[in-house]
Amino acid sequence: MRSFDTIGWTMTQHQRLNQWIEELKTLCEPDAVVICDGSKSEYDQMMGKLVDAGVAKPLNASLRPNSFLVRSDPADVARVESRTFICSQDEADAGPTNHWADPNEMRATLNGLFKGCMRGRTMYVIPFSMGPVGSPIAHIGVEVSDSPYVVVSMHIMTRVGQAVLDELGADGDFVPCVHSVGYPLEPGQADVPWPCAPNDLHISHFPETREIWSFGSGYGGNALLGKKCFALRIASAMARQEGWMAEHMLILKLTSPEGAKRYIAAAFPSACGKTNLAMLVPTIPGWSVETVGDDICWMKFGDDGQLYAINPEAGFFGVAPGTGMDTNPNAIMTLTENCIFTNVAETDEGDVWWEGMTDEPPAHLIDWRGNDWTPDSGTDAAHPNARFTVSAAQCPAIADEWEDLAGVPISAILFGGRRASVVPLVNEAHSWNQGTFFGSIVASEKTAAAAGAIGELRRDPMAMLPFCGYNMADYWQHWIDIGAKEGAQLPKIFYVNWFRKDEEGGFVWPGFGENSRVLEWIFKRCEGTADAIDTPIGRLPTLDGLNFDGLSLSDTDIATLLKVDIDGWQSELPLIEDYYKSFGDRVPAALYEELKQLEARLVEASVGVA
Ligand code: O2Y
Ligand code: MN
Repeated sequence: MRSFDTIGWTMTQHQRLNQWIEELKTLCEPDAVVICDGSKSEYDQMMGKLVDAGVAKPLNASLRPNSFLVRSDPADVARVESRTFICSQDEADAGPTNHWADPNEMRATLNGLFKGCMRGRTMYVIPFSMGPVGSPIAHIGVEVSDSPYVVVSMHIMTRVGQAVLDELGADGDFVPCVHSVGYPLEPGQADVPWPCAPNDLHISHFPETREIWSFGSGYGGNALLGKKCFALRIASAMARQEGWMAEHMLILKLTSPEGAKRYIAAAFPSACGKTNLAMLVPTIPGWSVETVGDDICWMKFGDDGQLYAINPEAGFFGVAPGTGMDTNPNAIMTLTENCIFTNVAETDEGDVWWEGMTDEPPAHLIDWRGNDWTPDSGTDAAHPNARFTVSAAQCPAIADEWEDLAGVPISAILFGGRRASVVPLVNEAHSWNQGTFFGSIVASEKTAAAAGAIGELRRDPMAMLPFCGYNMADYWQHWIDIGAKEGAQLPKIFYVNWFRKDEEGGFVWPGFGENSRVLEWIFKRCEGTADAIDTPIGRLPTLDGLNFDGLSLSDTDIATLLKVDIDGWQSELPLIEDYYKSFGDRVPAALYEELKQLEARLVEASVGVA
């Protein structure tokens, strides 16, 4: 760690970075400035501060070595989409799904909020790389923050330190990320364990100048600015300008019993088992799944025309509740040491617990708010958005190549949502444009569908709804443009649905490790060794194409899973059209063309049936 107190002292080789730090020092008025080096001693020192402040508690070292429990302020527990802004010059460039704010007005507001906001605190300057340092797919950011919790979390979630400054050199590009908890301390004023300013919350993105300013929260995606703010919102805008892709996707490596390897990227809205899929343990003999990334995927074209992907992150910031040995053993085994747990419950033995970790809860806990808890309390012991922060390198299923500078070649892209009806278990797009169409209509059903009807749909195109840094319809056009690149060797695109329900409202597909059966078919489609049936909605497995051996599925179940629901899709067409219309005239003509062709094929099929 290097500190300085004198304006004008040269801290790095990078003049623009030095100047920016000095501007922020003048604006925020911290007591001290520290340039973070990413070292273990820096991590330990910051953790020590958090422990002294009473916000972090060391866990029982014999049960969970070098791990800490952090309790946030109950008013600061999750990303806040209503206070997340895209500040493009033109409101139309943010689009109808983002909260737009005028950039000049937002700058004025932020200048007021940030003025003197770090008084009584230290300003930490965190140089970080999203992606392995030196990868042509990676990009660099510098986060300035007054939160030691952000420093330790960024150590785990990104690559921090001198190697990044070396890579930046004298004039390299970086995305400036400014963060304050918004809780200055006047002389003599005592601090609170978790300073924040929820009433003044602003998470502001300036896609044209590639800047992030976040005020008022110390939690997760609001404060660890490399993740959703940079790696998705700002990076999606960068990717559009530069001809690459920044996606809300896991990356997994699938190896067949013969040792052939394929890399798959997959996008799912929240609560669809994305982390479980990234770390899946296959139930089918001889197959293996390894993890490259659990949340974000950056893809750039290689010289061979293939899309090569990196996981821009270095750690997992995963939802703890629902994670157990039965649902995700690899996640549980990742969490044995060197973890930060935020807003989980504490056991009497000094370990952690959350709903879903074990079938039976312990008889007594301290809950996420710090109160005594028993199974009769009638409240959640862990907050539903409680998180673990842990290095990806600790995951027993991490793929050897997860840090390869060149990235991994993507063979298939999966989209999926929670659909009780209409959408089959797996469906391969005929083309990149049809796959883009599938991605654009990804939805989860808010209410369970009655037999033959569609429940109320919450659309989450490409699972990017809260994360696209510009107009969603322009983003779809970017997908279409990527597909039209000369010489592109594009991945196949599939739409999967693990959540199909039967007439009684029960899930038909067992999910979890059994999803490997669907991955096997996708793998074989990529290899050209599995047949498919051409249907009006895409290519589906033949009845014997999917391995159902050993599953207790009836013929009716299998028919439900692989049903081409002509009526259901026909009912969905006007909903899709209405959805597209809500974006005005920016929706790509190619997507309307896909919709038109789908309609024509459905009509043809229904006439054929009648
Ligand atoms: O609540 C937050 O601040 C984190 S949100 C998050 C964290 C890790 C991975 N994905 C997400 C998400 O909301 O998609
Ligand atoms: Mn996510």
